[in-house]
Amino acid sequence: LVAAMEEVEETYVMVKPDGVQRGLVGEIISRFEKKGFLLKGLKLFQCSKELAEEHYKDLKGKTFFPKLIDYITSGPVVCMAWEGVGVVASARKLIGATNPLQAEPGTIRGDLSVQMGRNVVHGSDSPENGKREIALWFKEGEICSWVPVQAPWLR
Ligand code: RTP
Repeated sequence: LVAAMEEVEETYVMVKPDGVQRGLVGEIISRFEKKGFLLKGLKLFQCSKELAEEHYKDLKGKTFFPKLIDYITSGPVVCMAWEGVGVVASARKLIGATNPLQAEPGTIRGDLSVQMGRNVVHGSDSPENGKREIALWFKEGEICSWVPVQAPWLR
């Protein structure tokens, strides 16, 4: 378990249309930046119905699925790829519970939202889905692999 937690992972985080409409893009990016994760990809993007359906394919049978697709395609989203040790689970913690009323204060959803159907942000739920979703939302050439310059006293 300890070894698994030390793996460098990547996760797909997305500011949903309500987050963009409400001017929360900077605030949301900031949470992941300040935490110390590495930003590998970032773009504003209007997604198609087909892409939204592929992204949420595991939820296809749910009654809320059509509304979820309408919501995600209702305006531009901000797509992000973040890298770091344990970033998948940590991003989910920073985001908070799916239902914003149950999300802890201090989390993005807990601080900034009320409704499940307007919960401002998405984060991949596993390292496999992190890879899958980054490949789905970004084209080759839109992802930058880079290494931050280390302050010498931290080496
Ligand atoms: P996300 O994929 O967006 O990060 O959300 P999640 O893992 O926390 O939740 P998930 O179960 O994957 O659901 C995806 C999104 O669908 C909407 N939803 N509505 N009962 C409902 O009305 C309902 N349940 C889920 C939410 O926007 C949720 O984030």
